[in-house]
Amino acid sequence: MTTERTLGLIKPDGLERGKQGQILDVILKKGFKIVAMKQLRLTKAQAEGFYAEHSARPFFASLCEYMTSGPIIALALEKENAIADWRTLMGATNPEKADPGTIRKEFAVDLEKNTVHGSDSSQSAHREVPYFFSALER
Ligand code: IDP
Ligand code: MG
Repeated sequence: MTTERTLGLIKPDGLERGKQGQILDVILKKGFKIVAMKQLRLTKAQAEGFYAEHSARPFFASLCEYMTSGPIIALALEKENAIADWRTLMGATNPEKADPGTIRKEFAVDLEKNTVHGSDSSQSAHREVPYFFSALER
C-alpha cells in the first residue's frame, strides 16, 4: 500500500449542526493526517464545477443549492490507502444504508444532507484536492 492524499469535505449540514469537532476527532483517531484544512462557503459556480460529473442528474440543482447554503470545511487527508479508507469511514451515500460506526450512519440527515464528501478514486483525488488547495497550501 502507498501513502495517498484524498479530498474530504464536511458539508453544510455538518457545520450547521455543530458536528465538525466530533467528525475531525474521528478522522484523526482513524489515523488520517490532516495536511490542509480550511473553512469556506462555495459560490454556485464553484459548487457546479465541483459536481460537474453529476450535472445531468435530477438532484444536481438541489445538491448545488444545498452545498452553497452555508460554510463547509475542506480537508486534504493523508495516510496509507487514504482514498478507499476515507470512503469506508464515510459510509454509503444513503445514510440509511451506511454501516454502523461510519460518519454518515452517525451524523447524516438524509441522502442529500449526508454530512461528508470523499474522492471516489485516485483520478478524482488528483482533481479535487487542487480544486480546494493551492500548491502552497498542501
Ligand atoms: P458520494 O458523495 O457518496 O460520492 P455521489 O453519487 O457522488 O455520492 O453523489 C454526490 C452527492 O449528491 C451525495 O453525497 C449526496 O449529497 C447527493 N446525492 C446523491 N444521490 C442523490 C439522490 O438521489 N438524491 C439527492 N441527493 C443525492
Ligand atoms: Mg461522489
